[in-house]
Amino acid sequence: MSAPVRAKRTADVPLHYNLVEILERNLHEAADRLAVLSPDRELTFAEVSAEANQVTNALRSIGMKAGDTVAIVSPDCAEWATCFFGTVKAGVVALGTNTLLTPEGLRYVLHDGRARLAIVHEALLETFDQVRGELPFLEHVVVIGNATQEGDRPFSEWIADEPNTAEAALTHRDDFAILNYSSGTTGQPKGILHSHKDPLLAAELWGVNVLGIESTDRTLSVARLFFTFGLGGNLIFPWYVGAQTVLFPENPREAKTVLGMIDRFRPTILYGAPTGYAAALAVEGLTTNYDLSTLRVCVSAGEALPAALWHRWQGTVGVEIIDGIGSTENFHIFLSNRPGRIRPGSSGRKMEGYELAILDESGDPVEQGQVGNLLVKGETAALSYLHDSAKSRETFQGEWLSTGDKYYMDDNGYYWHAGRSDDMLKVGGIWVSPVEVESTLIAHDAVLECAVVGVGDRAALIKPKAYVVLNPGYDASDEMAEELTQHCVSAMEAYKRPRWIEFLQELPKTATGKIQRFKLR
Ligand code: 3UK
Repeated sequence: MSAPVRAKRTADVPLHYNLVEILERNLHEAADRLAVLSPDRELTFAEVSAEANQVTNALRSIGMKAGDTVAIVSPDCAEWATCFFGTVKAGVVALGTNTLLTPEGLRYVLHDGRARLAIVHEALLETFDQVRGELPFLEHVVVIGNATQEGDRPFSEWIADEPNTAEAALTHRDDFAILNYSSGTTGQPKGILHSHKDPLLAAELWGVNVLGIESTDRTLSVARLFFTFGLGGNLIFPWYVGAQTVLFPENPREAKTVLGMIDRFRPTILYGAPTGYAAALAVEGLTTNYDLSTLRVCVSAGEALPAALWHRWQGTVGVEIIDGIGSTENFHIFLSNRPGRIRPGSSGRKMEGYELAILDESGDPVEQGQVGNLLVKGETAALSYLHDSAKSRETFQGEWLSTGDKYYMDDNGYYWHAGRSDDMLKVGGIWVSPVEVESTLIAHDAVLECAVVGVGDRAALIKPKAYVVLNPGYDASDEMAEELTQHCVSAMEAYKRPRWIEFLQELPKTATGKIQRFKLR
């Protein structure tokens, strides 16, 4: 086996490169070291690699070819990781799906991503079963856990007779390896393909250069593996340096669950969105009931981390939070604070491997200190959105990627987030489109019109708030607000629901009839 690949630029990556190298580089000296810890399984690098090879062979046995797509419909667990690396090793594209999706949302991504095989965890079978009949591209179903339908293969049985060695597909470094979905203001989420080289470069440019991850680290993440923030931070980057990852399927939005996992598995690095840190700080006896002393650094991304929250965490837990901005379009963080050199409230400074530009509406650079649109140039960007050429041309501007974020840079070179250029909200680090929440509310008989805006909660984190004008014959009351909330929860992913509903006689509008959202905000 050749030496581990280290690369900061595409040109440093061998022409034929397969992402499985990030796992297999550990088979020299670290083969018997633990690679993954989880509540039900602990695997060494050798064991992970053997199981991934069985997956590669099982995929080949059912005729999966380079360029096909396999969907992983599962909460985080050891099998997620072995299925992921087994898939990319075969040259097949791995599509990790959001575990919070409604049945229709799941149907859309499985169909749009053209999954031929779905590897579904038993915990998500109920959702999957509602739409499996509406997926013309889907040919095979493998179930992690107990299979209940005829024709479905239980994962353990599916791989049981497969050899535990396999040749990697001869993938080009620019071949597609992973597919993730990200939401926009209107319409369905957009597929984003990344090639084998992208996570490799990000591992060096942010994981090693900025975060300083080392082989002695152990990572744990609130951000899940279906989200590239979690995939990079909690799987790719630790294994890139031979460090360990903790994977758990339990609901990470329960702060006590996460704290219990930290206490039990003793990670050194924690990843999450700001809301997770705020939720942990609200837990009584945070530092007396849970041993958090193994943490050496925490990472926040997904939305801006308010300075006050940074200080509260530092004061209570005694560990710095590194805030950095990344995106699904650009594999992982491209602008970041650095351990020991943090400006709380900012997204940090420019990092090696990326150029940044802040432009005005005509595309000219703004004066230093002025707010403008942030663009980023680097080699870990995707090339386009799947099945959306029009939106792709707006976002992927040659070497530059338009982030949709407003930023200004201060005199010390720190970048400060100043909102979005679209109306999109980041709620708990996940996209919520106000337009989608509005059209869901409008579908309720009681609603005449409404407007949804982002409003800061007690921790200054943005949550959706709905202003609603009721139809004649309906009364504004707490019961009505509760009914509308329940309506949203059953029609959409629950995290998109408005956290507050305020009833108005009319919405503020311009002379031309446009809702004045800024007044509501
Ligand atoms: C916003 C931030 C302020 C920003 C992501 C780290 O969030 C990730 O990816 P998404 O595609 O969303 C990207 C958008 O989210 N955002 C993310 N981080 C920050 N805003 N401060 C931040 N620290 O609007 C950005 O355009 O869901 C984050 C790594 C990988 C990721 N995919």
